[in-house]
Amino acid sequence: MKGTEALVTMLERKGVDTMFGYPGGSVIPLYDALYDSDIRHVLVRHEQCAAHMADGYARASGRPGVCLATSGPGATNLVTGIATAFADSVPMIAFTGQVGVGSLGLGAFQEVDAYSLLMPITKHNYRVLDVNRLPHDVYEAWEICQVGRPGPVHVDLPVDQMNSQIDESILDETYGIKPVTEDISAIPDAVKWIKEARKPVILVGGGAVNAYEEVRRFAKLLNAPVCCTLMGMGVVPSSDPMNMGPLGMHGRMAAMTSMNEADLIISIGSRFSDRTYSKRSGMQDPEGRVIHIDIDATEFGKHKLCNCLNIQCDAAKAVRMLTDSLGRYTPKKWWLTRSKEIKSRCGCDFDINDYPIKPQKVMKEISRIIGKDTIVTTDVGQNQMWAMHFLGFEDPRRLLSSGTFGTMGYGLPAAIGAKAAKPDSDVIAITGDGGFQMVMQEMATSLAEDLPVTVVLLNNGVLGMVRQWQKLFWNGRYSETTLEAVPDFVKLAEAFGAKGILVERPGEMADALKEARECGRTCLVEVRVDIDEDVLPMIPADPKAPLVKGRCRF
Ligand SMILES: Cc1ncc(C[n+]2csc(CCOP(=O)(O)OP(=O)(O)O)c2C)c(N)n1
Repeated sequence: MKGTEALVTMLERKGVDTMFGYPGGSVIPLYDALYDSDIRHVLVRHEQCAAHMADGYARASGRPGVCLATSGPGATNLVTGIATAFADSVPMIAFTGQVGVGSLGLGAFQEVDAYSLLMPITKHNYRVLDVNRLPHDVYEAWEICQVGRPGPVHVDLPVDQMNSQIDESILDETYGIKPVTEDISAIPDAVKWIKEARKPVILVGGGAVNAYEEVRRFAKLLNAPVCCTLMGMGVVPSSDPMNMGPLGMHGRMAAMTSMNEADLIISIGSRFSDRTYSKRSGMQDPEGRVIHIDIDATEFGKHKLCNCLNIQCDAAKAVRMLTDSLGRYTPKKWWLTRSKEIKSRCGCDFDINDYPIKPQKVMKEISRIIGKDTIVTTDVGQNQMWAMHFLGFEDPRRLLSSGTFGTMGYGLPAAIGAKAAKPDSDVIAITGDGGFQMVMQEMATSLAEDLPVTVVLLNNGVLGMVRQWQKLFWNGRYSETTLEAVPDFVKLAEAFGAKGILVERPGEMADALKEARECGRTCLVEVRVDIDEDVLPMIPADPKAPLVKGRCRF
């Protein structure tokens, strides 16, 4: 068979049911092979969004997302989407077409050194210089993107090799990769530290998503407050009385206060990123201790955490071992009472019916329609932080958001990818007027591919989050944060064949969401929100500047 047919066969054998991509000269042969395949191909409108869709597919389902682009500009257009997935440890395989091996380096039409270009933003990458290496490279890529700390893997496909013949029998060969080494030697000391701690706090990040059952059992045993990162939302249900919510620059006061007062942090799959853990949001006790559980040893010691025990291990396994080793554990009564008190002070119930509409009101109404399987994606900016603050999630893989890379334009394509992975789930994309305009062409993909999503567009008329910084820290000098000549979003949605609804008064919100859900196709709900509402409380980047509390009554 030809290399192209071999690739499609291998993907089918691995259970790939959906790919997101865009054709071009060097991948026409591969698209020809896909023509006869049962794999669903979602034809995007811009390759960046193919990567975001594969990312949304992977985050929603836990299975690797697959995207495909042609050589040259197709490959460069993938870059932001791959970097986004890399930064948030999302399993993905990105295939790119390439000029023939004999033309490499000659500046051939649509040649770019995608292999080098993508190296720093992928977990691993391959260039298939000999078609007989294709099975090895593809099968290994499949394993590598998932094993240990997940991440995107790139496979560059020179067109002459893909057109060459390959002996079908080599597709049956197996290619194993070494399991990730683990170091659990600190478990006994960690158990001792947990028993000695007076004020333990659990911090869960994206690395805990697959360990949520173990984490919940452990958290129940300790009855300790749990803080999370944006990636760790839903690992412990939002409704759990000991869940203090997200920690960090835009986190909740309850999370920050319990972290500030802690004498032990048990971090499960969190990497203490600068947006989550800072001098202000972190533990204040100079003698405080940290148990750091991570499968990726390179995360240990990146940030100066005093008194640290590192456990390099799969989160589920490590937490199970800790729980079993602890046996009977009596939670510290005083800390339990104090944690409940902290939580009760963090009311955060903004059902405000002010005009212009407050974004918090929008979130309140969305939270009313979130069911167990509803998936919410966000864009980046204020809309993202409001969603993190005011929406509750009872399970992981329900809030999909670009955390570490902070990629505007993520929300809509990720929602389409999530819908492809979970067709029975309602999918809501929360976005801003800036982020939406970066990817609005994907409304067409959603309609053409029958992947309906509800887009809730918080239209404040500005690049809200940047404007907020200008307002709070740059004396209100609003340099280039107002987007002129924005389209009429409702008409735009209708031009794509979607439904469009405009909401201008708080009382219209609930009916609009109901109509959107019931219309059975992609619907854009444009909500005109208050330009001046800030996401607060906020920890300023300057460690000396005071906390900005705003309406927070904490
Ligand atoms: C691709 C990209 N460019 C620039 C930024 C910097 N940035 C972060 S938030 C933001 C404003 C977002 O505005 P909008 O999409 O309208 O959302 P809002 O903050 O108003 O909710 C910008 C420009 C970014 N995160 N990503």
